Amino acid sequence: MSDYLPTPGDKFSFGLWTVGWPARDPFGAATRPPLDPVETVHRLADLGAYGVSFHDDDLVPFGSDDGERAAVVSRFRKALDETGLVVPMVTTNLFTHPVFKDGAFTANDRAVRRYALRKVMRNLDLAAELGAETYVFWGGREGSEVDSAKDIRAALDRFREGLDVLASYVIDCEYGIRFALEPKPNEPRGDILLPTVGHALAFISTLEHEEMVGLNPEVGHEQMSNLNFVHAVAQTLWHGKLFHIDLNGQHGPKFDQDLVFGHGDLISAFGLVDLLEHGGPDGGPAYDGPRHFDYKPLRTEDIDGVWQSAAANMRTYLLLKERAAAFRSDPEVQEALAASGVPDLSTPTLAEGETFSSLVADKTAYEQFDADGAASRGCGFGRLDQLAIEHLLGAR
Ligand SMILES: [Mn+2]
Repeated sequence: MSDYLPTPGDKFSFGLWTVGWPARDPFGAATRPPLDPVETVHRLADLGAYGVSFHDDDLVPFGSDDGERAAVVSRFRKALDETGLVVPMVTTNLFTHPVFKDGAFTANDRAVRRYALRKVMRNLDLAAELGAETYVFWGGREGSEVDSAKDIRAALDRFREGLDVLASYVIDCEYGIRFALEPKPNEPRGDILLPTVGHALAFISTLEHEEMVGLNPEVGHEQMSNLNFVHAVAQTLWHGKLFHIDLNGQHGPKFDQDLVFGHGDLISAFGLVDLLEHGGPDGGPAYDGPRHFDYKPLRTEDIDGVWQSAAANMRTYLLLKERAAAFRSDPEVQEALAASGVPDLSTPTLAEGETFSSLVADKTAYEQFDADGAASRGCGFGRLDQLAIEHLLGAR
């Protein structure tokens, strides 16, 4: 791994819409020509990626008839067969066409909601045909700008209804696909439903088939809310709900930057890779799914810059993986972790078989406890942080 060259075993994947973004933004026209999905598949495979994902409309232009759709899919499938690239995840575009301006599953207009469900079902058939295991739901237009214009409790009822219907469809078709909800606080709507990982986790627990619904957290989306992404992913793992992940970079609360992974909050990216690669049992990986990049090549770059940025995502991940491994295997880090009591948190607070009565009976727990003595001990967390920084910077 010393050359940091990705291989399919690293499970790196990219959305067609990432490298294929022509860099049109709310203030300016496209700066790059559209990319042919077939060329993208070949280029990603050459760079060492293992997977490609897409929204229905990224592959099959909106409004295509069945014949056109079949031709596009057959060409795409041929490229997959030639390169060995897989399709681990598929999603639906429920945000570009003006029909979705007030949402899809939660549009006030019932006919739009019914249309949205059909659009997803049609693409679920294709996802299953291509072997996808995860189907992502990013509700970019599910929200509002005007509080009185959207009954949020009714909207959540409709959101739940939509996911329940689609889950039943997947189960009935025996597609073996799991759903992953992707939270985002705002943009394009002023406020989006299920804005953070926490909101989405609470919502999932109300679903009819909650066991087949998890999350696809995105680095920048939590950081737009000024939340700690490493904590968000750790809690998602704790709930058994990390079904997929979107890696990118973001500089704090502002518009959604979708930078290359690590090109935003680098210390947080280090903590994230450390969690994914070493947060599992016995210090092994905590997550074995795709390392999926959902980023946008800078609008300033030409097509060469696009492929450089795709390679940069993977190289940065591998660099951080190597740095995290060095951090974890450093004896001084292990000693510092022990001195800080980090492993002690895994010991239950009550002993085996102990109850609140025996806790009350234990005079050392309260009556004889030296609170001032415990308070006077330093935690040594600053030393741990510096050790992480030194590993991150290659100084150790
Ligand atoms: Mn984003």
